[in-house]
Amino acid sequence: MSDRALWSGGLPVLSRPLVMGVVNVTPDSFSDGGRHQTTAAAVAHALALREQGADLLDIGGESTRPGATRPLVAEELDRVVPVIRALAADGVAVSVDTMRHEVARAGLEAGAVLVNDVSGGLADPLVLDVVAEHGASYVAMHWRGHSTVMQQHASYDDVVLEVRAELSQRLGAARQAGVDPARLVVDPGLGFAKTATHNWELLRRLKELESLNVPILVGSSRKSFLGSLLAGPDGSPRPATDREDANVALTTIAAIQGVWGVRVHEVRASLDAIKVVSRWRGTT
Ligand code: PMM
Repeated sequence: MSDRALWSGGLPVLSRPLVMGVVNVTPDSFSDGGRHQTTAAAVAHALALREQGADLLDIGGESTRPGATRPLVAEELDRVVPVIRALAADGVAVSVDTMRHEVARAGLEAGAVLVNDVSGGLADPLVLDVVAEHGASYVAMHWRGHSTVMQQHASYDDVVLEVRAELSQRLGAARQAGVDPARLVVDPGLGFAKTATHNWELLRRLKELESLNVPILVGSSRKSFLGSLLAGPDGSPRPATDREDANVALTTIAAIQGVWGVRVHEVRASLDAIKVVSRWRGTT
């Protein structure tokens, strides 16, 4: 069975957390901006991640790093659609990482199986209608505003309770729009309107999100809270591409807490960690 076919009946249920490989077709993403900017380079990178064992490739055309300016809709479409079309034609399971309904629609028409919406439907509520029309799967990430303003909203009394309550509202909106409840996933949105302390608290208490009764996806890969944790003696953050070993530890922590999936830039090492956790648990 092709990877895509696994998604036809709903979210795949694996005996271990799923690994979503990140493919940013952007000039300006914080850790891999400009590296996979042409269709050919992005497809080649996606296939390399699949070779490493990625279950799903997440194709994004808009950088969400703090302060990033948004591309035009046409630019975002040009970046992601040819990549999705090429991969889907090969039977590869692909998600489209977008907050825009035009891009969600074109991505699904090109063969994506899931829309990964970092705004959980807040940036463009029509995304939810498009997902419903296509009977597609949907990741609702926790979000409080676009990159230019998000850190102004990083204020919580109890970050886990508030993220959970806000995600619950987004799930309600998705169901209301007609998205198949069996195809919904939530993501706490590490680094989005969150300080490092908030990220660590969420990672410590991931289990509390289980009461939302939908699978949980976590994206910690290369994020700046790892850079500051691993800062050198002069206080300068560890560069994004050199945070992988620490991220493998986070994949382990997430897997032990029973998440449905992790979103990572380097697939092999996280998959190894997941296999270790599954074997240790006795589930494989
Ligand atoms: N992080 C980024 C982009 N998309 N999607 C989900 N579901 N969860 C995340 O944590 C997430 C995301 C930003 O990171 P990138 O620039 O490395 O893609």
